[in-house]
Amino acid sequence: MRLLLFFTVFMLSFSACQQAAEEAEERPNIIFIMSDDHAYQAISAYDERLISTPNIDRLAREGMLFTNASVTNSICAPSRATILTGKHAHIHGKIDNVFPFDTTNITFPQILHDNGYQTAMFGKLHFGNNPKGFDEFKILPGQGDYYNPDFITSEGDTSIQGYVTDIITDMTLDWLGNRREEDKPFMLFYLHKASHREWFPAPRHYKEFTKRTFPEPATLFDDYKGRGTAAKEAEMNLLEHMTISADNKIYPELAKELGVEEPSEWGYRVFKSKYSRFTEEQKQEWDAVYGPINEEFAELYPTMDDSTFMRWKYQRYMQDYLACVAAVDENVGRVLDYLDENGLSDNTIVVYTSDQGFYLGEHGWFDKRFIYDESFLTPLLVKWPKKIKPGSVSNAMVQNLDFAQTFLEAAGVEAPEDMQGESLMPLLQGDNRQWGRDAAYYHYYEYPGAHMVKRHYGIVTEDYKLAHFYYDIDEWELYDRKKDPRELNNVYNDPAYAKVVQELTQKLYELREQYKDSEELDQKYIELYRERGIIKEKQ
Ligand code: SGN
Ligand code: CA
Repeated sequence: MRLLLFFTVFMLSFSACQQAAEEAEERPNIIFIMSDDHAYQAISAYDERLISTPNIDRLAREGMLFTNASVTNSICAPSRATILTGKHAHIHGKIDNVFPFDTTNITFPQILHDNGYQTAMFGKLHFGNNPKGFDEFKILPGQGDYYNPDFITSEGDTSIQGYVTDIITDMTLDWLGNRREEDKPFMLFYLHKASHREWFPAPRHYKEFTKRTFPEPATLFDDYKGRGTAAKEAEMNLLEHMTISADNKIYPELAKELGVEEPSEWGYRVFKSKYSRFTEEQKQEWDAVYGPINEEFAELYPTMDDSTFMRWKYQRYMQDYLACVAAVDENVGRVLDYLDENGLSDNTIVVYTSDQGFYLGEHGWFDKRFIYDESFLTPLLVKWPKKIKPGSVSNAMVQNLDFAQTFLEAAGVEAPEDMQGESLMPLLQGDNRQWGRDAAYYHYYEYPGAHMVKRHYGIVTEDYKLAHFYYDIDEWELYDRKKDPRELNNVYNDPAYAKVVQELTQKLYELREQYKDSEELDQKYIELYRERGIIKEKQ
C-alpha cells in the first residue's frame, strides 16, 4: 500500500515536472535590441529618404511596425530605467544621466530570471552601476567608445580591439552559440552604442557614406519664432553648437588655423582622445578618407557664409551618423540570420528600438530631450512569427513604459501591481480593442545640463500636444498635431484653442495624478540639483 502511494505520488510529481518543462519550452525567448539615439527617420521602414536599412526593416516585414511609439523622458539612462522597471522617471528616480540608478528598484529581467529565464546583456547600459538579475553581462563603461572599446564584465574588465558595433554583436552571437542553455528560455539584451554622438563610423562605412549627399529637412533653418523660450535657448543647433572637430571631424590644428569658432574646447579634446584610441592602421585608414575632406574644407571655409556652413555641417553630420547606423543594420542582420539558421526564429520575440528619437537637422538641431516629435517618438519594430502577423502596423500610442509588462505577460509571469505601463500583448496579436491609452505623459528633467533644454512635462494625444516648461520659466506650449505636424506654431494663446487648452490641461493633471507625479516631486528633483551643486542659486 505504502509502495503504491509512493508510486502514485512519484508519478504525479513526475508528470507535473514534465508539464512544467513543456510549458517552459513554450515560453518565448526575447531579444531586446536597442541602439542609442537612433532616429526613426534613419530606418527605411519608416522613412526612405536618408538610408536603406534592409535588416532592421525585416522586423517590420516579418512582424509589426509601431508608428506611434514614444518615450516618457527623451534621454538615455532615464529611458533605460523606464524600460527595465516599467515606471516613469519620477517613480524609479533615474531622472537624468547624472547620478547612478537606484538598484533597489525591481527590474523585469530580475523577475524573469527568478522565473527560470536565462538572462544576458551585451553593450551599452549607461547606468553608473552593473545590471542586476543577469547570468552574464558585458557592458561598456558609461557612453563607451567606438574604437577598441573597454568593457565591464561579470568576470572583470577587459578591452577589445575592433569596432564597437561588430564587437557587441560578436559577444551576442558567441553567447547564443556557446553559452545558451537549451532547456531554458532566454532574455537577451543586445544594446548598441551607435548611433550616439560623436559618430565615429567603421572604415567600410565611412568610405562609402562620406561620398553621399543627403536631402535637407524642411526646417533646417528654423528661426524658432513660433515657439517658446526653451526652443530658442536650447544648445543643439548645428551651426552654433555642433563641434567642428569631435562632431564634424576637422582636425583641431586645421580648425584653429582656419579660425573656425569651436563651440567649446571640448570639441577638440574629444576628437583628440577618440583619435588617440586608433591603432596605427586605423589612423591611416581614417586619414586616407578624412584627410581629403579636411583639405577640401580648408579651401571652402574662407568663402562660406552661415547658411553654406550650416549645409556643410548637416552633410558631414549625416554622413557619419548614417554610416554608424549602417553598421547597426548590418549586425542586426547577423543576429537575425543566426536565429533563422538555428531554428530559433519562430518562438523568439525580437524587438528593435532606440532609447529615444533624435533630431537629424530638423529645427536646425541634433540631440533630443524635447517633447517634440523627433525626440518624443522612437522606432519600434517587433517580430515574433508564432504570434505576430507579418507586415502588420500598429498606430497605438505605445511607450517604452510598456516593455516590462509586455515581456512578463509573454513569459506568463504576473507583473507587479506598481508597474505603470500596459502590456502590448493584445496589440501584437492584432487585437486593438483592449488598448486603453489615448494620451501619453512625458516629463524631462536634465536642466541645467548638456544642451540646456528646459524642464518640462506634458501630454500628447492623437491631435494635440500640450507642454509646461518650468523651473526658471513658466511657459505653456500647445501644438495642433494635425494642422501643424512640424510643430512650428505654439497656439496656446490663440483664442480659437481656448477650449482645447482647458480640456487638455485638465487631462494633463489627471495623468499626473494617475502616474503619481506632482509639484512636490518637481520640487524634490530641483532640490536634488541644488544638493548636487548643479543649481547654485537659492530660489
Ligand atoms: C553626451 C553627449 C551629448 C548627449 C549626452 C546624453 N555629448 O554628453 O550630446 O546629449 O551625452 O546622451 S558627447 O558628444 O560627449 O557624446 S545620452 O544618449 O547618453 O542620453
Ligand atoms: Ca540615447
